[in-house]
Amino acid sequence: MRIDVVTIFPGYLAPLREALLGRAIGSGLLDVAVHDLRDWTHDVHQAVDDSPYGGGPGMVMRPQVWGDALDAVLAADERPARLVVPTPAGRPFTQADAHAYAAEERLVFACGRYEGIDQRVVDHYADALPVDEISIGDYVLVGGEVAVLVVVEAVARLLPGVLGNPRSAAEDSFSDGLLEGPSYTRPEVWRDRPVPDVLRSGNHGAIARWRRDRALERTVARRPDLLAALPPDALDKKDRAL
Ligand code: 6GU
Repeated sequence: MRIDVVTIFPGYLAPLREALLGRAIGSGLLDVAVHDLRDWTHDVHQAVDDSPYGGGPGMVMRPQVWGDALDAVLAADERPARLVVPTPAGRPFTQADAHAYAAEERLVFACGRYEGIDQRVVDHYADALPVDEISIGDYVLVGGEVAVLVVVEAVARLLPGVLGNPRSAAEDSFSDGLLEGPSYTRPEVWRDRPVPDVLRSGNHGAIARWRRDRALERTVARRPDLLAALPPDALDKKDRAL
């Protein structure tokens, strides 16, 4: 998969080269290029923003600079791309989106700062390729860069070969619509707290049942919205005993 990021703070994306993602890049599963938006500015001040039409606080990122940057970045590779624009005004990015993005050949991220990017940029590119304005949660960040780190990590771990054990992705929180329950490792007792007996029982049926119950319990307590969104057949008779 090819990933391009356009930003006025290329250094913010340095963590993409670390750890799991760095290994995915090193092994050729992921190809990441970070571009400085200011390379496409037209004036000596390298201005990327201007005051908003209609008034109001903050600055809006100029469409000409973004247009030149995205034209160049999109043209530099022939693979079909999806353009992703992180914004607190976007639709929520979910695990389902992460799976859909993992099936794409190419993602191009446009990181806005200030009050956002002139809307005509999104509208223009949406005529030619799939464009998503996405949010990573109900809070406001100063720019899209950290959201890109979040989205790229969520996507990259789903690419075949990136995780050591593919079951990690198959069995994590959200894969069955529930939060994952608690996990334990050695020692058997730590600060007077024992590992739940059932996990050491060797009874795989009982362990699966216990894990399912803990997942349901946790989802009821922390994310009742997820439970309400499950398809009607997602819970069976034994689950309903909760
Ligand atoms: Cl994607 N961008 C910004 N600037 N703030 C956010 C966000 C994105 N998602 C939540 N807050």
